[in-house]
Amino acid sequence: MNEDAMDEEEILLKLKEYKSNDLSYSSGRILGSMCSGTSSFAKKVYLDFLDSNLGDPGLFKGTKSLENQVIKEIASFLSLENPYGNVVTGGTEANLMAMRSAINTAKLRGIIEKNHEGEVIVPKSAHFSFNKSSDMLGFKLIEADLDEEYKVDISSVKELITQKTVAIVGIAGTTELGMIDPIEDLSKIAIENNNHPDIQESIYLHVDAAFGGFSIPFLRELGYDLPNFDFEYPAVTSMTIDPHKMGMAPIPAGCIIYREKKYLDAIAIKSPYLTSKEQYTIVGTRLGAPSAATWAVMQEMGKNGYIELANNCFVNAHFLANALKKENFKLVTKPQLNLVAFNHEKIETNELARLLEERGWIVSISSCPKAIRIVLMPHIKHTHLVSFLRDLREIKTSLGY
Ligand code: 0PR
Repeated sequence: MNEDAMDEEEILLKLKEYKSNDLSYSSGRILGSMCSGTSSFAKKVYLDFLDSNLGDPGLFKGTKSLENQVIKEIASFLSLENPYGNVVTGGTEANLMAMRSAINTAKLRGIIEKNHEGEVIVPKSAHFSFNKSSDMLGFKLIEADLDEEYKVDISSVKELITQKTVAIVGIAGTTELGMIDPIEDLSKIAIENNNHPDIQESIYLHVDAAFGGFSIPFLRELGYDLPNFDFEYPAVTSMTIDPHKMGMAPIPAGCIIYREKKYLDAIAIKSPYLTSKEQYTIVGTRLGAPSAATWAVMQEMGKNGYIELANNCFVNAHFLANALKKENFKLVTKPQLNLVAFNHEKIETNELARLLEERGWIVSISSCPKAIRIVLMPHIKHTHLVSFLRDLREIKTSLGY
């Protein structure tokens, strides 16, 4: 640490140097991210609320109302009129809160004893945040198979249900391929396979819509043939949906939404000396700025803004998918959302990613199956795709294919 105070000019200069090593979304070169930057208006709002702490909401009643409003407005396009939940740091924390609620609910229902290991069934395609949850909460993660379209195989889920099952997870927009699991069928089996005759409720069904939650409803409204995934289905108990992905909000902003208050109550911890007598969230001192900025972005965009955004990303995904097919690349599956994964029968995928990186394109690689994974986020424009495809063609030609 420097002995004496450094002047602001000098600090800013050093910061600029560090920042010059970061990539920018606007370059169009970040092809494997699920974040996309935010509007300058949202950044201004964020700064304005930087000191507000939702860990002590009685001091920041205005910001608390904004958090409630965000949950309510999001739930309004997820078929839920009276939602309960929080704005948290992202999909990982939202999934962790859901799993905590599922386990505590199972204890309350007598499905598992205190300190008894419960089981959560997730699709093989689930995000690694469920592995983190399992590690932290001590439940056993049971992986269900996928069908030929990389969606969860319902019969596999059904076979895996036991007396110890505390939750089933479905995904609306998988991380690696953007596929939508059949939530309607999961809801049915969660109701029909409740193995505890004395318990009325269905098995706890959590939907991870961290990625797809902010686009599927709007694409459906435009008439695209996509399945519903929301609280319309009676077993859906909670949902993760991230404003900092397709919602265009600044990082960190994820949401956990519960169908009923009892699922939030199941994770309440007393905080007697604070302005709120209980806390549900994992963190104590809690940023208010993301709630304010998310609310502001949602007003700035409006429903029509989200419809246009989702459509543009979807159109770009289809443009890319079709162009790749013409170049003899193999699509892993027909894209359901704004995510395209592809490989080439003669070119090793890691090598292709390396050659693309040499030309400045940062892609990610999906593991199941191995493929280049491009997430068509709002910062990726048609012109970026045209130059990406040109580079891809040149790479292919240079390798003799
Ligand atoms: N659920 C799903 C379906 C996800 O895809 C993700 C993250 C999460 C939960 C966890 O969300 P948080 O990362 O907000 O906690 N999906 C992206 C991924 O792992 C996150 C990401 C975003 C990664 C931007 C890289 C990046 O540059 O791919």
